[in-house]
This record gives sequence, C-alpha cells and structure tokens, in this order.
Amino acid sequence: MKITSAEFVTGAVSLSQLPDGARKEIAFLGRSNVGKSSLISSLCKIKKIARSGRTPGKTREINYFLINNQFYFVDLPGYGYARLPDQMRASLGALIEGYLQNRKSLAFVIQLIDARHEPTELDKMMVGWLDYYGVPFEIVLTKSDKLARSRKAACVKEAELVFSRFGACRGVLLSSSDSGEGRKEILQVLSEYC
Ligand SMILES: Nc1nc2c(ncn2[C@@H]2O[C@H](COP(=O)(O)OP(=O)(O)O)[C@@H](O)[C@H]2O)c(=O)[nH]1
Ligand SMILES: [Mg+2]
Repeated sequence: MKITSAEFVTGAVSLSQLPDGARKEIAFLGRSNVGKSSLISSLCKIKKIARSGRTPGKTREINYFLINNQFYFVDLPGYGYARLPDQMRASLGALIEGYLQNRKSLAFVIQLIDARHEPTELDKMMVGWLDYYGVPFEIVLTKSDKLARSRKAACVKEAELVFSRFGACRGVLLSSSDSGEGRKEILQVLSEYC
C-alpha cells in the first residue's frame, strides 16, 4: 500500500462525536508516549501529521486522519499515564472500550508496545478486549532503534509467546519511527484491511 495523502479531520472527545462510520478505520492503540503519533506520521511520511499531545498524557481526543481520501487512521488516546486522576483514567478506559466494542467501521488495530519493556497489565487488558470483541490486531513493538541488534529476534519471540494465544492476533512486528524499520511490513499488513 502506498500512502499518497493524509489529512487531519477531527478530534472527538466522546463516542457521539465520531465521524459517520462510512469509511473503514485502522486504530492505533497503546500507552501514553509509546509512539502512536510518531508511527502514524512515519507511515504517512509526513512530519508531525499526527497532532501529538502538547502535554504527555493529556491527549484525550480520538484523532481522525483521512488517508488516500479513502479510509481513516485513528489515533486513540494513550492509556496508563500515571499522573491522571482516577476518575479521568476510568472515563478514558470507558471511551477506549466503548470504541473497540461498538465501532462497526473498525477494521483493524495496531497495538503498540515499547520494544524495550515487558507488556504492562494495561497492555494485556487492551489485548484482552480486542480479542473479546473480535477485532483483529497486530502487535507492533516500538522504538526498535533503542534495542541492541542482538536482542531483536528474542524480543519478537517473547511477544509472540505472550500474544499468539489470542485468536485475533495476526502477528508481531518491530518498528522504529526514527529508522523506518517495520514501516513496509506494517503497510503490507494494513493493505489487507483497508
Ligand atoms: N527513539 C525513538 N523515539 C521515538 C520513536 N517513536 C516515538 N519516539 C519518541 O517517543 C516520544 C513519544 O512519542 P509519541 O509519538 O508522541 O507517542 P504517543 O503518546 O504514543 O503518541 C516522543 O518523544 C517521540 O519522539 C521511535 O521509533 N524511536
Ligand atoms: Mg500521541
């Protein structure tokens, strides 16, 4: 798949504000700061297309980008930001789960996990939701440029071990928005779903 155009469409703060659902959507899910917005920019080869949060953990919008005038990339709010009040964290979780559960036009999810760290409890919970709601997804291990070359294969293997038991999991890929590693492979996967 080749991305020829990408434009910011809207930022929704509630499910009632989402676009009408006539186009397929690929959503990017992961904890705050894992690299969602950077990956979207890198896939689109546009500097900073993805409106990144000015303050970490403060992006609570569901951001929509129209790709090739055809389908959407959806930048979901990051979860797991420690300094968020409990009530806000709960409403954020409800927003994400509501989106994953109800969004008919959602075709595929890229679940991002930092390649350098073990998946968090929240990462596992998200994957549990994806699997439960039957949303096919790919695990993308981010910031692979920070990983020793010798660690890369083992890192993928470990993630495969954790996630392959989920029927909705399509596979595991390494990615770096800095070096471009994994970009081609991710676009290849996405081309099957949009
Ligand atoms: N080294 C490295 N840093 C990255 C990569 N992707 C994102 N970052 C950095 O990680 C921070 C968070 O990235 P961002 O895309 O805003 O994360 P988001 O909160 O998930 O949208 C920023 O400082 C990025 O520059 C990557 O592939 N490699
Ligand atoms: Mg972001």
